[in-house]
Amino acid sequence: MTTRHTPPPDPSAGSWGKTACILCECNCGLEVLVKDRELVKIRGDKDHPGSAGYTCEKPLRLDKYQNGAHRIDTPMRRRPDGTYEAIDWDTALDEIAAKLANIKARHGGDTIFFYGGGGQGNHLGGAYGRALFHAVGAQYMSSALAQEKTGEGWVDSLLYGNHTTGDFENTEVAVFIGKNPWQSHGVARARPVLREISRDPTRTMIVIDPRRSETAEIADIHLQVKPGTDAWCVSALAATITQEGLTNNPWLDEHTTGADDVIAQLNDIDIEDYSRRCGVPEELIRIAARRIATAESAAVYEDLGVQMSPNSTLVSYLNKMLWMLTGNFAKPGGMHIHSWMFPIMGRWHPIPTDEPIRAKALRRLVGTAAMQSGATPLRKAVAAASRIRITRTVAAATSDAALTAFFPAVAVPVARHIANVLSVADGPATTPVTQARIFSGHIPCNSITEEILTDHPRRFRAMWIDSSNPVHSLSQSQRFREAMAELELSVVVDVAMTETARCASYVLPASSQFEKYEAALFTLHFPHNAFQLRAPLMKPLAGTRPEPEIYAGIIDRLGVVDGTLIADLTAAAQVSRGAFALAFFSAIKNRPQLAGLVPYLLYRTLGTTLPEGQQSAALIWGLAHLCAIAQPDGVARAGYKASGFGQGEALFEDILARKEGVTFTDDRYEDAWKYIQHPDGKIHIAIPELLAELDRIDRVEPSYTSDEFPFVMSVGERRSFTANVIIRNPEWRRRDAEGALRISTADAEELGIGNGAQVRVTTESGSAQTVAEVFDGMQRGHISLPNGFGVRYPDGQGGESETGVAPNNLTSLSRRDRFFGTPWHKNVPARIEVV
Ligand SMILES: Nc1nc2c(c(=O)[nH]1)N[C@H]1C(S)=C(S)[C@@H](COP(=O)(O)OP(=O)(O)OC[C@H]3O[C@@H](n4cnc5c(=O)[nH]c(N)nc54)[C@H](O)[C@@H]3O)O[C@H]1N2
Ligand SMILES: Nc1nc2c(c(=O)[nH]1)N[C@H]1C(S)=C(S)[C@@H](COP(=O)(O)OP(=O)(O)OC[C@H]3O[C@@H](n4cnc5c(=O)[nH]c(N)nc54)[C@H](O)[C@@H]3O)O[C@H]1N2
Ligand code: SF4
Ligand SMILES: [Mo]
Repeated sequence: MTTRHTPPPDPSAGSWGKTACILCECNCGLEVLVKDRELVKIRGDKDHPGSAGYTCEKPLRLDKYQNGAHRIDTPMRRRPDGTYEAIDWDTALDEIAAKLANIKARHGGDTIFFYGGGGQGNHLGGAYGRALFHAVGAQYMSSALAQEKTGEGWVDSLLYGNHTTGDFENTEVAVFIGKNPWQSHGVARARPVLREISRDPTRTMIVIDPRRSETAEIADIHLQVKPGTDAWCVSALAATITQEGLTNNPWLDEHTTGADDVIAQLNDIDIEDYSRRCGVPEELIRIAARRIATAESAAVYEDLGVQMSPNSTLVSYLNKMLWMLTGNFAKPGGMHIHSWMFPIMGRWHPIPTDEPIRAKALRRLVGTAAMQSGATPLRKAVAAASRIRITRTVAAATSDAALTAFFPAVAVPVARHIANVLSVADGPATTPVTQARIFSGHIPCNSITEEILTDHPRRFRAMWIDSSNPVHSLSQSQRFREAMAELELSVVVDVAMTETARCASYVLPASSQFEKYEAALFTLHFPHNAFQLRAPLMKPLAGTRPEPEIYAGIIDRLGVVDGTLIADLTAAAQVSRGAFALAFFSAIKNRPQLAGLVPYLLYRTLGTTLPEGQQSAALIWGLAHLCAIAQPDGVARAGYKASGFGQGEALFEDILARKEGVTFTDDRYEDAWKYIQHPDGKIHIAIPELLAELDRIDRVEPSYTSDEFPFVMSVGERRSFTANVIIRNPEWRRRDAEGALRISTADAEELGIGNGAQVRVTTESGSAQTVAEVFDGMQRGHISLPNGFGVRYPDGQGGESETGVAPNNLTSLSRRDRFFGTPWHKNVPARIEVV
């Protein structure tokens, strides 16, 4: 309270608010001083449940994302000559909705393709976008995940049906394969955690990387492979474990199937020859393998160095052998399957509760009965009652009573249906034109242009792109531009006029991630998993709209939902949350075809009853309930102890109240077993298709260079000041302003290249000029370019400048994994010339 003695706060001093960093998957908690819409001071938030005050150097100048000449503030329509004209929102939404409906009528909704839907910090827009996907009857979608994680995701799905994470904070032996967490993070509080492992003489860090990365620099063992040879290196590690009798046999017997087949095949591997092929001394491979196998615990993390290199899906499989053969699962310092707020890839699945079976059966019986006989009439009664004030309290009490009975019974099947529809888990298995494999709804990014640039009748005719810049970020940018030019309609939703937006028929300006409710669904932690719903720090920039409002506007115009349902659900929401839940769950149970529209339904009904400005938190209500339904015991241990409907409700309320984020599940190490999705609860260790692949590479001598292209170039290295292309203003960077091409000392000497020299680098698909940096951590024959460069930014004089090399002018679509088409961006044959 303000008194005479304490002066009122000075508005010109600004105010502190809580949010998160949007530059990598860690989403560290931030406190920000906002003044006149500027992010003037930024510091780590000690209250954040995941990062506890930690940040790296990157978010300190996030204002370069929030404010600047890149922000767009009006919808735009492309003219025939390729320039853009500003149009108002109604015109834009009317025209786009009409065109979508027209394409659907002529070619089918499955020719409308959806791409993106979230960067490193913003998944709420994409989640609402999923309602549009279903409203138009789309079937095919993709995102950046399908150029890195789909191979690994498929391997995970066959082994145990879920995603794993390592307990690096507690592990005795940490193994990083093609992963440089010092720069790219991916591990919470990465630098202190790495430093701690490095300093502790009883713990060991093993890094597999052709380059002496910052992480390799402080590692105990660096296996400096030749680029692209990890399949031989990692299989030699696994073979050492089997051939030296270091497998954990009692564990394998109890918890896995198929181990004998795998071990037999690994026993046939010639370790000495494989070490020659990957360029790592045999003795070092053996030392590393023994260290992993004899430790109390080991955890493994693979990333782009192998996921964007030859044999990536096979390497994902082999990497998991290191911890599976040694039994490093579901124990401190090992690997774990974790809970989810909502799975970003793979299936939602409820885990068995600790509740006694008899109590569960009884509740299901009562609940199903209540549901079948009473729910629909009750929904209507509740809706009617809400219009008469006196009966509202009665209606609220009645629905609470009904909920107690019915919720546990219907919740799981209804929630499962909603989750699987929203995540497109049961979508097509292959793409319509080239029959490429689809994993978890995501078509391979390298297939997109092939599904457009063809006469095939089922080719994609329209593309909706949200929060992504595929012209810049996917292989062979020029090809993507050509594909966009062939489409009848393309819509980009972004905060900036990106390289992709410049090819689109319509561009819709989104409010920034600090101007709206926003959240990331990277909930990948174990045993404590956290989620943060970020509240806006300021009002939307005039002319922009938050994505949920954009999607609702289009879906309204498509007229796919009948008004009575919206009115009924809204009326129920006005009575009470319980009445709404009853009406909502029974509506989806009775009309399962509505499941795909859930985000829209929640937004237009429950959303309108939430406090001013919180409408888009309506979807979080749904996610909180799905989360509690799927993982009731873990959620209870995190402090949300109510049973049934009350549990998700308590979680939702806390998510809204705690701006720094909440811990939503608290697991015990042995709980990781419950997350295995195979009915037998075991890890199915033999994957015949990949064992055949392992056999195939036995006959392959790796070689990626030629006289024409004597170097292997890794295109897209994560550095101190790269963050995909989330920040466009080049002034954001404090170092490495131009994004230098790194080259080994020996190669630089031989070619007469000094630090700072201008060089031209050429690949089979393109050529670029850049500055060189002689880097003694590079091995001979390997060069490296950073990611995130080569975007256009207004230069302040009416023109535009472009800094550094756009990576995907140099990559090719055809160099890709044989299973899931992931591109070999870290393995591009190249040559260099001094300019
Ligand atoms: N600073 C920063 N951090 C980021 C991002 C960013 O843009 N900037 N982006 C985020 C995103 S989207 C992602 S996916 C992650 C990626 O995170 P990382 O995968 O860790 O990042 P990269 O630098 O692409 O690749 C890691 C390492 O792979 C090595 N490598 C290259 N070729 C090979 C090879 O043939 N074999 C092996 N074993 N290693 C090889 C490189 O030398 C490099 O050190 O980073 C996230 N974090
Ligand atoms: N050669 C090569 N290519 C690569 C890589 C590589 O290593 N080498 N790495 C790849 C990897 S791992 C990834 S993850 C991809 C990333 O590439 P993309 O999927 O293209 O993602 P970002 O670069 O993160 O782009 C995010 C976009 O979202 C916009 N944006 C920011 N905030 C908002 C918002 O609130 N709403 C909306 N609607 N838009 C917003 C930004 O302006 C930006 O255009 O790049 C890939 N491309
Ligand atoms: S870039 Fe990643 S590690 Fe650095 S502060 Fe942001 S979220 Fe945290
Ligand atoms: Mo990524």
